[in-house]
This record gives sequence, C-alpha cells and structure tokens, in this order.
Amino acid sequence: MPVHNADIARVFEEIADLLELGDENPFRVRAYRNAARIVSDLRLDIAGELAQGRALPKLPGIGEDLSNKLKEIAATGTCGLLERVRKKMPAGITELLRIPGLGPKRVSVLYRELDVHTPAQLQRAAQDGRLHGLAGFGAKTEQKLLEAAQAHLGQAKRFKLALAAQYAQPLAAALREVSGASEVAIAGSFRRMKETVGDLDILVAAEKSDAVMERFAKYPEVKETLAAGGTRASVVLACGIQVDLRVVPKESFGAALHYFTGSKAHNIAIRKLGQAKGLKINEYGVFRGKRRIAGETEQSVYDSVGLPYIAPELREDQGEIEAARRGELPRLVELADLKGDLHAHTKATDGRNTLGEMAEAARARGLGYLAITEHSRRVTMAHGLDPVRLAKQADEIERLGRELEGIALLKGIEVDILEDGALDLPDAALAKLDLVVGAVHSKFNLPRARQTERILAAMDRPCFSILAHPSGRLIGEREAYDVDMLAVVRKAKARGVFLELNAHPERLDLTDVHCRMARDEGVLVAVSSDAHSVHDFENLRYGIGQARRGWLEKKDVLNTRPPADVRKLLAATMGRGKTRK
Ligand code: DGT
Ligand code: CA
Ligand code: CA
Repeated sequence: MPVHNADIARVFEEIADLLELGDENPFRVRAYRNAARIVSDLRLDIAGELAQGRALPKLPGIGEDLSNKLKEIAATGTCGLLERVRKKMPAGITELLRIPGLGPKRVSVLYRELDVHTPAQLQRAAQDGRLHGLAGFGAKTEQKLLEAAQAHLGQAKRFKLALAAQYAQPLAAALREVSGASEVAIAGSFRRMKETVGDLDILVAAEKSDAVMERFAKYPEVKETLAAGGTRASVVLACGIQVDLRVVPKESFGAALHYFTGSKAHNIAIRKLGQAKGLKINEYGVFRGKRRIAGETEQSVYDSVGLPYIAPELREDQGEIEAARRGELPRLVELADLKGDLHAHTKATDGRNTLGEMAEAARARGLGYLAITEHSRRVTMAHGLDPVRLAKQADEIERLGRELEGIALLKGIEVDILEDGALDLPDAALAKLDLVVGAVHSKFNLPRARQTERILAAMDRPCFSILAHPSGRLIGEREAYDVDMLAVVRKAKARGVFLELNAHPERLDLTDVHCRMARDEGVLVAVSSDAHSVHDFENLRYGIGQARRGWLEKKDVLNTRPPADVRKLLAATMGRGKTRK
C-alpha cells in the first residue's frame, strides 16, 4: 500500500506527541515535529522516490537518524520507535491533544491523576466535576473542556481540502487509466473548493461500468468497502476518508456532475426552476416528460433553466442563482491572475529556504513580485526579527532585488499586534519597509470588544498595510477569535489598508463570508501564500479557491495588480506617497 507524505508526517507527529506526554527532552520532541512539518509540506512523493531508488534531496533539520526513520516509515508505514513509545502510553491518548484547551502538560495531569485518556472519559470527568482542583484546572477550565470534549465527540471528522487532494488526485488518476472511462471528475464539496470535505465524490463517464468498478474496488488504499453495486460503490481509504463512486453513461455526465457537485441547496433551487418550466432535473439528465432534452454537459443543464454557467465555488444557494438570472455573476478571480505574493518567510526566521531560493521559486511560478515578511521579535519560537536583524535583512533583500531579473522583492515584516494594539517593532524601524503585515499571534481569548479595539488600534498605526489571517482560526483546531469583523473591514476601508486571505491550508482566512464582506465594503484582499518553503507557493491555488467562494473578482484582489501599482498602493499605507482616503 502506498505511503503518502501525510502518512509519514502523521507518524512523526504521533511520536512527537507521545514523547512530549512522556516528558521527553523538548529538543527531541521539536525535531520530530519539525520532521513532520517538512514532510507534509514537501511536494515530492517520498515513498515513490525511494521505491524507485532515487535519493531524496537534503531536508533541513533531518539528520541521519531521522532520515533512516523516514525510510523505514516510507517502506512500512510505521516505525519501531513509534511502536515502542505507543506501548508506554494508553492507546489513543494523543487524541486528547486535538481537543482545544488541552496541551501535553494538562493531558499528562489528566492521565496521571484521573486515568483519563480518551475524550469520552474527559467528558465524564468534567461532568462529574472531577477536573477543577487539579493543578492548572479551575472551574472555568472545566466548563470549557466539557464543551470542547462534547464538540469533539459530536464532530464527524472532516478533512482539510489540501490533504483530501493528496488522496483524491492519485485515485482519480488511477480511474482515468481504465479503458472506456471517458471522463473522471472529483465532484462534491471538493470541487466547490470548500475548506474541508466530509467525503469524496468521484464521478466517471463510461459505457460499461465493470472495469471502473473493479479498478476502484481493488485500489490498493481501500481499507473497507461499505457498499458495492453495478454503477455505484462506497469505500473507506486507509487514511480514513470515505469515497463515493458513481459511473454514468456519457450522455448523463453533465447532469450527474451537476448533481454530485452540489451543494444540495443549490441543486434543489435549480430543480425548482426546472419544475416551473415543466422540466424534471435529476442526476440522469433534464427531461420533458420521458424525453431527455439535456444533460451531457453542465452547461446544457443551466441552459435548460435559462441561466448562464455558474462556477462550482458559487453553488451554495447564497444568491448565485439570483445573480445569474440578473446577469450579475462575478467574473471570478483565477490563479493565473495573481501577479505576486505578499507574505513569505525565509530561513532568517521559521522558513526553510533561503531568500534566494524563495525568490527563484516565486519567479519560476510566474510571480512578478514577492514580499518577504518575517516574524517579529515577540515570536521567539520562530526566532523573530528585532530592528537590527530586520535592517540587515532589508539590505540583503535590496541587494538581491537589484541582481534578480523578472521579479521584484519587497521588504516587509509580519509584525505582531500586541495586546494593547501596539506593534512589536518601533515605527521608525517599520517606516523603512515597503509594507507591514500585522498579525495577532497571542491573547486569542480577549473579550470581543477588547479584541476588536486591539486590532483597530493596530490598523491606526502610521505604518500598517495588510491585516494577516484576520480571524485567527486554524481549521479544525482553533476557533476564530471573537472580533467584530465588520468593524475591522470598515476600518480597513477608512484607512486604505488591506485584508489578507492567508492561503495556508490550515488557515484559509479570510473566510468566504468575510471575503464577500470585504468586497461589499470595497476593501481589497491580498491572497497570500504565507510560504515557509519553496513548495508553499502551491498554497495559492487553495487561496484562490477560497477567494472564488467569496465571490472575489480579479479587481477585488490586491496582488492581481502589476508591481508598480501595488508598490504605490502599499506606499500609501506606509504614510508615503499620496495620502490615504
Ligand atoms: P461533504 O461531503 O459533507 O463535504 O459535502 P458534499 O457537498 O460533498 O455532500 P455529499 O458528499 O453528501 O453529497 C455530494 C453531493 O450530492 C451534494 O453536494 C449534492 C448531492 N446530493 C446529495 N444528497 C442529495 C439530496 O438529497 N438531494 C440533492 N438534490 N442532492 C444531493
Ligand atoms: Ca462529499
Ligand atoms: Ca458523498
């Protein structure tokens, strides 16, 4: 069975968790976490490369010992160390770490003092009032953990889009190889570019379904078959994701693709429009009485109800049908529209590639400018920059920028927004830069009014260009902080500054709803990779997906503009050039 990078990363992550719970040396723990991150970000099929006898590139922070473990996992899916450390801890205890509010310290207290090692046990202990009084647990913590445990237990597992893609694309590719399969599409929420998917829905057009069904059933990653029939099947892959397959004849493909792309609410609305015209619309086609009048393409389905084609990312029944009817659908931004990237890190802080490597990778992607925005000193974990190191890096960026052709380098910073709304570096240091990206990385739990004031105050500083990941959520891990987003958007408008859509697959923040809010209020959105390595420019694809879900057009996105225009707009946010609106 093929071992994906995500599988290898998971093994390293679990080792790190277990070592940490066992109170191991923090450096050792960090080495495994680092390895997990590197592997999961690497867009190179490690197991595949090794299987073909090719050597891996040198990976930062992965020495001989880790590299041997990497090979062991790539070959076997697990490693001896994991099995050993697992034996020392109750099975499944690492799941507790996924519960918001629980870190290794608290989990080991829970385990040692109460023998709590599953979310269900945590829920029970909190209900019984057994948590408060333990070291580090108050009554408030107990209540919060109870809610968190309940949410965790009630939550069906969803997969982040970029992770789902790692499993979906090879599977779709395998089905494309089957002779007689004329079309293969990954439909459902995946095609609508939702930030997470519950399951994968794959659709194949083929006159005879047998060969497709057989290839699907025998796909090496299938762990369990839930249902299998002549033209449909459902399986669970080894990674835990469920896949539903449908095989349809070519003349139904468009209707089926429309149906299985969803959303359900959009389908129902379209079907109603059909009914009003005396048409029946289902996954087999569009019918007037018994006669099929459309269904080979999605376009033909929309034609039949008198609408223009609606992009999958809009199909949520959130006004897209009305907009289509009025001829006011947005012309959605596309990946190719992006001219540059305004948020990236290098080795100077927690990135993994040098300035030169990042610049060349961005240029190779066709980007015309790249802003380097390291963390500021407050983020000690990432070795954030102080004014001296910032100035030194700015010199390097200047120098390299002059040498390189085809890409402009912008000097920036991802400066921390402190609790009172001050920025983590003095204005004089910031003023020498091309842009300032401000970010909240601490104090996520302030009450709404204070959190909002804090962010608005930061946006009022003389040098402030872009508010990074405005809601602060980590998908599936950390809720957004409580903030009045409309006030933030309006402040951005008033100050002439911008909001980021951070394209990191764990963030995708702004959310779709807030993208629309920004657009409605006339605030430009920067779709930024937050790249920490040369591979991370791939994030932009998912950022664009989210921007499209948020109805953004090319003109709504800051970094679709050519370098000179962006420089001018950014200069204004730095108190230079034309005064702001
Ligand atoms: P997910 O998997 O939870 O991320 O979301 P979806 O949208 O992929 O939902 P899923 O997998 O349950 O179904 C795929 C599509 O099939 C869905 O988007 C619309 C269509 N569909 C499913 N059930 C119904 C239904 O009862 N009525 C209609 N009209 N469409 C349905
Ligand atoms: Ca689905
Ligand atoms: Ca499904």
